[in-house]
Amino acid sequence: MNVPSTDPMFTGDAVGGWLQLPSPAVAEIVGSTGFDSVCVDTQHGLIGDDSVLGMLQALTAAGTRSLVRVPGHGPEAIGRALDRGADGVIVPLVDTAEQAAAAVAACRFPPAGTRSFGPVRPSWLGRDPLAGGRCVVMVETVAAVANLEEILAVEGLDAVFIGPSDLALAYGLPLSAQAPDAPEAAHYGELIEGITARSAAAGVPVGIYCDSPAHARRFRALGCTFTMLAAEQAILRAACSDWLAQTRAV
Ligand code: 3PY
Ligand code: MG
Repeated sequence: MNVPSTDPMFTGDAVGGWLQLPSPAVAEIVGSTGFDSVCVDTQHGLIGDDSVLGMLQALTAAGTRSLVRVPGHGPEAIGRALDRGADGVIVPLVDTAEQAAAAVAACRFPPAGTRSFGPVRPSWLGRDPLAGGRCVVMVETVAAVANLEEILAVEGLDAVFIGPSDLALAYGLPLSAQAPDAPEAAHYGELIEGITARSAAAGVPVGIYCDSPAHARRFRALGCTFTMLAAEQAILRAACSDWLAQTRAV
């Protein structure tokens, strides 16, 4: 990327929300709290294809930009997410520049890309039917870290996104290494900082999924330009446990 991005979803310490429960009502609640974007996760979580449209409609009603994390690299899922009106997609487990370029191509219509024409909901929303969706690829494997410069150089890539759990596992580290106070925090932090520094040098925004606000602050300090906060089901569970503990008689 020659011109550094100023996309408000991916720069300026933007903070996103994350949805894994199949519910437009929950999407509307999360979307109305002020996140810079909200991701509908169809790789992990419980959201089936039939729930995606209603959740994207709820995010639009709440005035929030949307991303869909697709289940894999296939152009079909990318096209379906964008046809339903997502502002962009997050593509998991990308290892090479070729895979990243294919993901970008799946977001753009010919001649720039390979997406098939049929953007139903964008036309309802009055958007340019030929506009492409944002393309974010995940860096969460040893191969992706090895190939990072080539991935970052892919024309049209909007951002990279670190999957901190898969990355930890890929490097033989415990999932807890993500926590600011973990014994492996320094080693894991160097790994993250290596990715963010190389992304900054390429002018490509770099985000990361965060288990907590403390994780988000740590990853921001390590150079991430945007963070996505924990899935709503995890926040709900933590809030219920916390409120229950506070409510029980001591
Ligand atoms: C990971 O931590 O691997 C992710 O993909 C976060 O959603
Ligand atoms: Mg992952």
